[in-house]
Amino acid sequence: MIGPKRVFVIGHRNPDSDSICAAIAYAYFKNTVDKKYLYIPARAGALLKETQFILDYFKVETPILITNLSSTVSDLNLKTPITAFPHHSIKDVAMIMREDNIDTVPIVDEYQRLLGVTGYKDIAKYYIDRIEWDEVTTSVSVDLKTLVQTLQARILTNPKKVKNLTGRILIAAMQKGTILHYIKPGDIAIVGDRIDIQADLIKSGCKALILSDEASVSEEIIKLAKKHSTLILSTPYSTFTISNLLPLAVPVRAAMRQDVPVVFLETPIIEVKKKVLESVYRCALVVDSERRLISIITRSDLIYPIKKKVILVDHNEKSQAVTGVEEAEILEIIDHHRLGDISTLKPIFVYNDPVGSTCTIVGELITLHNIDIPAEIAGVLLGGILSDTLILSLSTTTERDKKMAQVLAKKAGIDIETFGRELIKSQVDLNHKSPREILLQDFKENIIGEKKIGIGQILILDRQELNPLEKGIKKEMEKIRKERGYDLVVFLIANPLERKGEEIWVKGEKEIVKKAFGVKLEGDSCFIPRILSRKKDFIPKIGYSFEQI
Ligand SMILES: [Mn+2]
Repeated sequence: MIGPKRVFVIGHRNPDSDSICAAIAYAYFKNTVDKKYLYIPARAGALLKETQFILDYFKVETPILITNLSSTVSDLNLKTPITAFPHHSIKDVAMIMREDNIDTVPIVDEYQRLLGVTGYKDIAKYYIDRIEWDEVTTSVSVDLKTLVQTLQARILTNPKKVKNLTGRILIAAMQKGTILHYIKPGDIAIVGDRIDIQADLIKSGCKALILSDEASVSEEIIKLAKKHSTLILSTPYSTFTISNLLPLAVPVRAAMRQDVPVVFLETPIIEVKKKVLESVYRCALVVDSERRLISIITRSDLIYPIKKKVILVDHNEKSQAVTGVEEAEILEIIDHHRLGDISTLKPIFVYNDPVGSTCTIVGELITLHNIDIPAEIAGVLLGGILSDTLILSLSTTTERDKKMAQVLAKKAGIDIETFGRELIKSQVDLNHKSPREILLQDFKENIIGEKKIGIGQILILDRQELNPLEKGIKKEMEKIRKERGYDLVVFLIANPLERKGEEIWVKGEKEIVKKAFGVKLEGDSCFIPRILSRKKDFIPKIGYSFEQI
């Protein structure tokens, strides 16, 4: 098998910092406690500026991008295949196939690049094509080294130092007169220990003698062979075996096919199945982008269902998960949201706990297992918590989030306030932005009751920064309201570090906000003395106020 089985730890699409940081830390935790799999942190989309800031700050690698969980070649248990080089003899490759009980042998070059394959059928065909023992098919052109290897022969003389043997093959089994009539200069003769005929063959211009049954030759024959430049080989095999082996003493490239089905690690399994079925060899070869052979897939590899293994963090709903999640095998879910709609075939570990951040849960799990949290993992977890709880100020924040944040800050050696300020700054940047861009950078449309409401929100650290932009943004709010036909346009200004509360700017049917929050408006503005979450506080509150009417 090539490497341990992989499990991807992944958060929701449009990932926020909690999703990314929880995936990184949970993968670290799992790799520490479980060596059965290799846990790989992954992300379901591009990183937010804020998340990039956290990873850069603690020098942690960006998780790999996964946009589809459908199974691919990389999810198979790929084994290193048995291969041969093109100069190996057909006999050698056939022996490998017999001994290792395999049907197909990939042929590679010295860089492991795939050249082709050979299988039982190719070798049989090669052999069958040469069955007829006439002049054409009995001539050979073989590499001497390959020949010597195939016949397990010894070289007795090689006066011309030939490397390659080409010629017609004859078995000197007939009467002396008959054989000498047949023989032509340049022929190769297979002969036993018949001393009388050996000399005659040499004198007739035979290019080579192949002696069967380890036959030896006299000094005179050696001398004669040197004089006539004749190659003499001696092999332990019988005449019959020699003539059987000779056609196989050629480089395997002669019985190799190049039109082989090739797949890559990222090829979907559905496609692989089709290719394997259509292939003559009932297999597909896995190569990299430079056509270097990685593995071979046969039908038996495709019998069982192949699934990507995943652990979901910070979500548990199909609609938020990566495409193809229904094809994956979910091993665990670690989350802090409402229960969604994902179901599994086998029982799995689900840890859903309504705290402020998934990173709090991961931090607690690591602590529970008495595992030391390295500074960078502590930092990443803290980043996730501070981001998801708006520096511990959002209404979802629990005592456990605060406690975990303290522990992690100590381990990472950083100050929560200072780091939090930088974290928000990384996401909030008013520089070079027009009022319209600021209004629309985080803007959502909601239909509540019969009212169409547009809600923009912004995080700021210093309220003063907004002063020069206030007039412009309010003007844009009114413009957008008219352009898009909103009944109400709202702009929420959260200032988490000052913790005084939230300023709201309103254009359109201001009554709605007045009623919902029981506040007085001064012009287009009002103030609510707590930090709001758009989805958890603001929208429901307006919805309730409509129900009361
Ligand atoms: Mn979260």
